[in-house]
Amino acid sequence: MSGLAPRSRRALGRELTRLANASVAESLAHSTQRPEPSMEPVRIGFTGAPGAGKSTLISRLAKHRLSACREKGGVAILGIDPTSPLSGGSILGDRIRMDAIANEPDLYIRSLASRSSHDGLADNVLDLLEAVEGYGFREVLLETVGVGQAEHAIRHSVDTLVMVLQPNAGDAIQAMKSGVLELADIYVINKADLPGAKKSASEIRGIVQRSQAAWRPPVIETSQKHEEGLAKLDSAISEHLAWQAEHCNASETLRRRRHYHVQSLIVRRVSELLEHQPQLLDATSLAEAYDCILLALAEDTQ
Ligand SMILES: Nc1nc2c(ncn2[C@@H]2O[C@H](COP(=O)(O)OP(=O)(O)O)[C@@H](O)[C@H]2O)c(=O)[nH]1
Ligand SMILES: [Mg+2]
Repeated sequence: MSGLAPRSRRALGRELTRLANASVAESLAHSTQRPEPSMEPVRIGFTGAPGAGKSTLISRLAKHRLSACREKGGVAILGIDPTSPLSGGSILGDRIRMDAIANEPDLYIRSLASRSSHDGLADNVLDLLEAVEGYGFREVLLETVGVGQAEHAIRHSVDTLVMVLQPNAGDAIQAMKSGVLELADIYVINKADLPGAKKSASEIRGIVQRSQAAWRPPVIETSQKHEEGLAKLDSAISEHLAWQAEHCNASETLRRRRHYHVQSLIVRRVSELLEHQPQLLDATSLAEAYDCILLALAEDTQ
């Protein structure tokens, strides 16, 4: 692909808007019409607290990834922004629009609100990823805000997960010590120009070194003021993808993804159902309410 034609860009934009707002029935109907991607696409997830510098980092990294992907189908960036931004983190699109890459023909950038989703991803994130891939993009960089369970949800959706931390991110380091955050494939201490970066990086290295996992996650310091860390991050992502291609079972990965996808559709469908039929909860016992809901789902013609 040498750039997505403007007409296709507009069509993809409309499709993403439709999917981000789709009901479960609409998502399912859409999934049967979608073309299969021609090549196995790659998904790289970035998570971390709002304001950690994810959007800034991704916009810079995209340039590196693009130089390797241009011939194979370009790079798309999907940003899932919280519906009610609580911190200083800016909307991905705004940040990147200021950047020189905004006019790259092989790059597609889109931000979407996370709507009702509780896991930090848009409700239909897997649909969104598949839609982008259906348009021939070789790599998708997915930005999401780390809010508790988000890391678990994103873990199922991407091939490589990068956790972006800031210097002195005390809470995150505490969480890692207790094993809550040991999900990422690569840890980044961003804003390495600020004091405390070296100390945070060595604390995280200490934790990561204790891991028994076959892949030992690298800990990389990055800063928007230096290119060196960015090049290291780019290589680490490529190394992890290559390692995974060699060591992981692709059908197992697809199965895990299907598991998460089906599960998230069912959870959403139950929410939709209870919104329209709240009386289902009026049963005399919890077990009865549960049975009533299962029955309603079984009879569900949407
Ligand atoms: N000092 C410093 N500030 C940075 C760096 N990268 C990003 N920032 C600032 O951090 C703030 C949040 O950045 P943003 O990319 O929107 O964070 P996100 O919410 O994680 O996507 C912005 O004001 C950026 O200018 C960095 O490497 N060093
Ligand atoms: Mg952001």
